[in-house]
This record gives sequence, structure tokens and C-alpha cells, in this order.
Amino acid sequence: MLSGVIEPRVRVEVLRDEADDRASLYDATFRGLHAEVKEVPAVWLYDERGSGLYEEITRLPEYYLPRREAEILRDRAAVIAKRAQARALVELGAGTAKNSRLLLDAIEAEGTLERFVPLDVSEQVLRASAQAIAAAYPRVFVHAIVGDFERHLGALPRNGRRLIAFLGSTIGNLYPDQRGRFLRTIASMLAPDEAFLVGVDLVKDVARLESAYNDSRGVTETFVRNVLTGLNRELGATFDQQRFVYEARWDPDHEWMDIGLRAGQAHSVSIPRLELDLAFEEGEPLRVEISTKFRREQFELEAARARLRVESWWTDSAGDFAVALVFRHASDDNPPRAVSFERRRRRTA
Ligand code: AVI
Repeated sequence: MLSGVIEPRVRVEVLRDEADDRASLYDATFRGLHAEVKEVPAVWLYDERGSGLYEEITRLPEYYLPRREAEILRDRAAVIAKRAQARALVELGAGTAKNSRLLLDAIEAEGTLERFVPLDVSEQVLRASAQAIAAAYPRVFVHAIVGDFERHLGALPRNGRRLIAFLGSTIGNLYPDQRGRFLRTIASMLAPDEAFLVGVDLVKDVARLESAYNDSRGVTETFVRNVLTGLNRELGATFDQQRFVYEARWDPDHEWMDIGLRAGQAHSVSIPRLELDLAFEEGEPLRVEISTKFRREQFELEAARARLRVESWWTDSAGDFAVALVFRHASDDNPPRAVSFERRRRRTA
């Protein structure tokens, strides 16, 4: 574990181990390319260039998600801050932490804010945003954690009541089983008075959903194609961009956007560092990510299965996006003490 102090109020803790991460990414890539629908882990999207492209996506007119979420947070941040009484705002997958500022402002105004704990896989993005937040909030200590929200939640600092935020509908990029595991981990790490705040994109008109991922400037396509560039660079692969077309389409059965590339013709690709020769049929898809869209009842059910309770559910004025304030299930706060069979028998006798 590496630690570094850049300026007195910023601490950057690196939980990722590069060699370990690379080994597990290569392993997941190998497995994904052998799945029924060939797939590349979405982590490949977020190299330095990809992170910049994603920032650009968040400003696209078609990509409504961050603006809708900001509208909700502007309206509700004060209520959230009052309810959460948080000394620390923890943000999972923080990136440039744009919408977190709305929460930081409100928690600061509530008078409880001491620390901001952003967690992100990208060290570079995190260091820059940690510095920017420290400069903008002179009374706040920033403890940035370079890590993965699926693996490093257990390492989050616990000194003082936390509000744990997972914004931007990033939860929608997890498959249902991963999401279940993630929510169960959140439930297990929340203290009874701590809150989890999650932003989710909602099911809506298909044309609007598809245009959010098929923007007219082609930024999302470049973002997704950048994965092939990364695979060629890092694994010595021979993916040829010309042989693939970009595709982002609504899958009504799973209620997710299916995002990736499709082989225009039958051909093979070699990936020497994975010792793999891969045959693509004409029209065969290569998935890069899914982006699930939610319905309230479904989300509440998933939360309940993970022993979480949705206390508030706010949407923007257009009903496009929702922010949910979630707590551990009340009945888990004081689990009933096991009464032995012998004592029960005596009591009922
Ligand atoms: C990060 N995540 C919430 C984005 C999404 O909408 O699923 C990633 C993205 N992919 C293409 N555009 C945006």
C-alpha cells in the first residue's frame, strides 16, 4: 500500500497493485473473449485518453445523465445533508467529482463536513480532482483512495459518520449479479446511522436512450473504439478498427443499453499476450459495456434483497433520472439475540 501527501490537506492512498491488477485484467479479458457473447471488460475504457473522452461525453447535449442528476442534487442536497449528518463524504468512482461539489456545499452548510474521500481507479484523475477540491474547500481534508469500488470498499476509512455516494448511474454498468454483490457489501459496511446515496438512470423512451449513446459528434464511438487501441497497445493485439462498426442499442429484455462493436466481416484477430487467436463471424458482436436503466420498484427490490432500505427517491422534473437515499435495513440494526431451544422451552412451558 502506497501513501503520498501532496499538500497538507490532501492524502492519496494507493490500494491498487499494478502488477496484480494487470494480471486480473488480462485474466478477465481472456474469459470475456471466451464468453457466449464476446466481451472486453469495461475497465479498458478508462485509460488516460478514455477518461478524457468520458469527460467530454458528460458535456454532450444528448448525454442528459449528469445534468439531470445535478438538477436533483441542487434541489435535494440540503435535505440529504440534514438527514445524513455526515462528517465524511465518500464518493465511489469519483472521477472529476463534479456533482459531488453540490453535496460538499450542502454538507459544509450543514456544518458537519470534515473530510472528502474520493475513490477512483484512475490515479491521475483522482490526484487532479483531490487537489481541486482541497483548493475549493479550505476547511476540508481530502483523503483520496486509488482503488476499485468492487474490491476496496472494506478499506474505506471509518472515523466518523459517512455519507457514501455512488453517482452518475455507474451502478448501471454492473451486471445484476455484480450489482447484488456490490449492494450486499455496501449493506455490510454501513453503520446503522450511515447513508448510501446512489444515482440511477431510468427506463425511458428508446430513441432518447439510444441517442445518448449515439451522439452526433461520435464522441461515444471514439470512447468505445479506444478500447481496441488499448488492447493493441497493451496486449500486442491486431484489432483493425475498419473491420468493426460501432453499435449501442437498447436491449428490452434486460433493460440495458448494449454497447460495443460488431464485426463487419468474418476475420480473425490475434492477441499474443493472451496467447489467443480469435475468430469473428460476420456480424458478430464484441460487447464493451452494458448500461442498465432502472425502475423504482425493481431497484427497491434489489436493495431489499441486499438488506438495504430506500428511504427517499427523488427524480428530476422530466423523470429521466433518480437519486435514492438508502440505509441499512432497520431490522438489522439490533439483530434479535438467538434464544436457545432450551430457554425457549422453559419460557413457553
Ligand atoms: C460511467 N457510466 C455511467 C456511463 C454510462 O452511461 O453507462 C459510461 C458511458 N458509456 C458511454 N457513454 C457513457
